[in-house]
Amino acid sequence: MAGPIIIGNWKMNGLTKDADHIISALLTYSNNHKNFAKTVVCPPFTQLQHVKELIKNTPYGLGAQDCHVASKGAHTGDIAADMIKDLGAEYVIVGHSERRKDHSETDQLILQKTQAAQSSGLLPVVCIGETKEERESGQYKEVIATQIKGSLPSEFKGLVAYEPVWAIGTGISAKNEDIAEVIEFIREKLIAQYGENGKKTPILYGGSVKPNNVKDIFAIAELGGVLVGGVSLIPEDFLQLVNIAQ
Ligand code: G2H
Repeated sequence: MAGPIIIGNWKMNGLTKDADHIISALLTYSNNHKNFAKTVVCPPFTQLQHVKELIKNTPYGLGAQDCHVASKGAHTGDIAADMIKDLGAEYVIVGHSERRKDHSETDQLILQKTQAAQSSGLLPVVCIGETKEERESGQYKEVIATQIKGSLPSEFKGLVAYEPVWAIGTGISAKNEDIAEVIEFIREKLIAQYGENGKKTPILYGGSVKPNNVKDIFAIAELGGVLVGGVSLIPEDFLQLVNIAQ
């Protein structure tokens, strides 16, 4: 497996001045460090073009936070995967639990978004994970198995992010043994579904990843990287993660 990937999900944050501040710190870092972990930023749509210009000719990758299922058409306010690809991004997050909740996104819709992303040449980062109630009732594996089956296409070229909903933005990361158990479970399911290819799919963890817990998280076998929310807006902390990952 390639080295870990770190994906910063800015969520609905980032005016131009904030993008300038974050990317300026990232550029200082890349000017002073060589061969660090693959690092991707996912700003809101309004900052994608600006950030793309700022990170041109640098090692940083660019991603969006969502895409529509259609490649174009009468969908006011939506953005197609082809448009994101056209802009020069490589990744798109799909099925984040905040979208599942805020926009009632289902596995079926996420499957279509994943397919749209793949068709346009983007790498989808498909988010799955159980709620607090599902964790406490012991049903989390069934929930995750259902999400994998329902939201990943028959041929999948992308990344999977395990994000337990109860650990997102709460400051409470999942315990390492819990993360490790689910990552192993996801790997088994991917291998069952895709054979050899299932061994190669990077599996990320997301949920309150911080400089003080990332080292332990990176020690988890089979972990392909992290999806980082809040800390991706604090460049000095985000860069600590990047530094620890290398
Ligand atoms: C999970 C994560 C990023 P945070 O949503 O996708 O956010 O790191 O703020 O918990």
